[in-house]
Amino acid sequence: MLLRSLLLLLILVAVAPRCVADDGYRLWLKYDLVADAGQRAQYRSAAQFIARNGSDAVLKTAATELQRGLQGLLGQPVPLMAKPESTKRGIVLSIDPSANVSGSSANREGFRIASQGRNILVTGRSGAGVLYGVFALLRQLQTGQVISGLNVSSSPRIQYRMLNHWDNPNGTVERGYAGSSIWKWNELPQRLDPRYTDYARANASIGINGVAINNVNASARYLTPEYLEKVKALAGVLRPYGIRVYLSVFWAAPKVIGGLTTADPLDAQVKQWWAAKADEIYSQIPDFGGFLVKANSEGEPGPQDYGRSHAEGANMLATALGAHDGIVMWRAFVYKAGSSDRFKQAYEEFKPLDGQFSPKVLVQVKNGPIDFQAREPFHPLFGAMPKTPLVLEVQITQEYLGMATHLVYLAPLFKECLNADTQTKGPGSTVAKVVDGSLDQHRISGIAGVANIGTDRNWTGHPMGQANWYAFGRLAWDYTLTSKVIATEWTKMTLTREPQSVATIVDVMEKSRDIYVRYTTPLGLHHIMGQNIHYGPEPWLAQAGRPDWTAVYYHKADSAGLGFNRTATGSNALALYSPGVQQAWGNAKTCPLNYLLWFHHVGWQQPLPTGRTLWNELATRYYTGADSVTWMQQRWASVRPAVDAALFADVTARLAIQRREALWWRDACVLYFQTYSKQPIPAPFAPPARTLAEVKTLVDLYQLK
Ligand code: GCW
Repeated sequence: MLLRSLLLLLILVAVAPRCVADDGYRLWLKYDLVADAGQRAQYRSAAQFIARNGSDAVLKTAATELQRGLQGLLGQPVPLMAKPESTKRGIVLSIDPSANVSGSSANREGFRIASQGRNILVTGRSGAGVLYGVFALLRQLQTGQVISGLNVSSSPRIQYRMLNHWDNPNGTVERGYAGSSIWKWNELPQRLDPRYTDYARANASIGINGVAINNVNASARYLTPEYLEKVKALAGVLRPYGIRVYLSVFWAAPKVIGGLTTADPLDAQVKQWWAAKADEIYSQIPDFGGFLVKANSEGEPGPQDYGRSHAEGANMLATALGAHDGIVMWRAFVYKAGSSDRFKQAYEEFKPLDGQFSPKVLVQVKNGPIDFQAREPFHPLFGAMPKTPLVLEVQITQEYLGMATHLVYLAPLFKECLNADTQTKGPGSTVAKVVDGSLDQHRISGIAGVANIGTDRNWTGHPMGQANWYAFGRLAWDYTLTSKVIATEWTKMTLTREPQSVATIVDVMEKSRDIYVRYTTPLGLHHIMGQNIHYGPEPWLAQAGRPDWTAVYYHKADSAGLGFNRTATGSNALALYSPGVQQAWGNAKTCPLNYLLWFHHVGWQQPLPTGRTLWNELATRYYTGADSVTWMQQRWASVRPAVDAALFADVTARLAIQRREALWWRDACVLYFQTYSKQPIPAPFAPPARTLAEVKTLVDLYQLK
């Protein structure tokens, strides 16, 4: 009797997690039991033991992760052995620095997964390589692939694959929409929230190997001994996952916490202060990654305060790092007040410095020239600084893309930039090749994503936002992966394996970014969003702290037409690109419509290649974009039987808000631009039921100010 009750209890415990709502905490590392019994049996027979050759800390993590994953997927424990068992089939993990993996021979993070005899060998060039190999193997199981006869190798195309947290000491996150910062400074270093480990696991599973843990609008506090102890504790959690910690630094720290009277990079005491600080950090955190710097940008102090250049500032920090194995990532996100066109500012400041940066410095450039808009042309600095390794910075958090409310899958945006052809060394000089260092033979390379992570139980607020974190990591590892492949992997691991639903969800994800662009900023409109919080439409915004914080600065609507003339007859920002790009974008008649209003002021009645006038095309895109959200809702409704009920309801509700807000964007923009075009809303669309004055009040109604 007792046995029977125990058995019953066991069965209940085993099935219970499936009845409980999925709170999203486990991300794509769910490791639920493989449902197909035949497949499960195959996996079980191939994974009867795990053998670990060595005691490297990251190798140990790899073995633990594999055990954990297999336990869930196979529904039974898999023993960890010191060496392979000759009579059984299993998985053997080992480090071989000269392992034959694809990619550059200098690469320490590659792995190979190969069937050999009875076993599957996962061999990495380092412990981290094995860890990445283990996650790749688990992914095969999670997505239902065959694991017999495997012979695959992979290595990252980009060396520094970073998350940038814009987290503040007080727990807030700049542009964070998923709760507070996951770092609990008040508890550190004594208490290590288990979430830190889960965070490390998630990052390692997608190949992220560095995190800048604090906001680039940095507090000097992080460099105090008190905080360094806390940072050290975090580094201790991340290290076994192959992840290094970096700090964003406040340029004027030598003054604020160092008691100096200057932060001039050429001042001997300042140099000395930073060198001592670097030594202090490395004495605590021997594998510290380095510094990330926002200087002379949006009010942050910097070397220019002392008449010094960005290169002089960055090089001083590089020198301070001395022989330590660290780097400086110096951001190029600068725009001085009063510049003729903000588009050109970073280029004008940084291009002349090419060749002046020390070998430890990488210049970090946002994907586009303005600021993480829903669509931007690639930043003209890509290809223009061949002597400097450039880090591509993209934003995973959806500052301008509907925060945690709108479903926008970002892989297509990231890839659009990576695939863009700068043509600076002939056709095929893509941004990706600039960034991975191959175009100009750089020894170091990097990519950074501004994190969308917070204390929300599901990490990212919008459940689908997890896909953007995932996609960033996967593309940082291998930018040749298609956004569809990535979406499919993520969906199968996170939401459902039911084929029709997977196809539906992936289709919605793939189209979502273009849909967002259509109902917010079609045809190359940009920066017409709500002031400060960067949410909702505010194309009428004409007064702000500075002209380039308004909307009218960017769309330049007037009775003649719409768009920013950046050709030779305008700001001539177009001239910053190579001749081939200038040719592709320079003529309003042939410029791709996605970039049209980025570069041209186009007449309202100008016919476009679509056969419609500019005005009619604009209105059409706003209407069809907003209607496409209804399509997204319908598609999502169809996957109900295949996904977790709570998650289904959450996404359904967010889509309803997205639809409401798409209409808000549509009505605001067509009604406002109509005051200039003086044209009717084209058939078959019905004019908005509300007036412009009514729409303008919505910003207050939603309490978005
Ligand atoms: O996109 C803008 C944001 C700021 C941010 C800045 C930057 C961290 O609105 O919040 O500051 O970019 O990238 O430095």
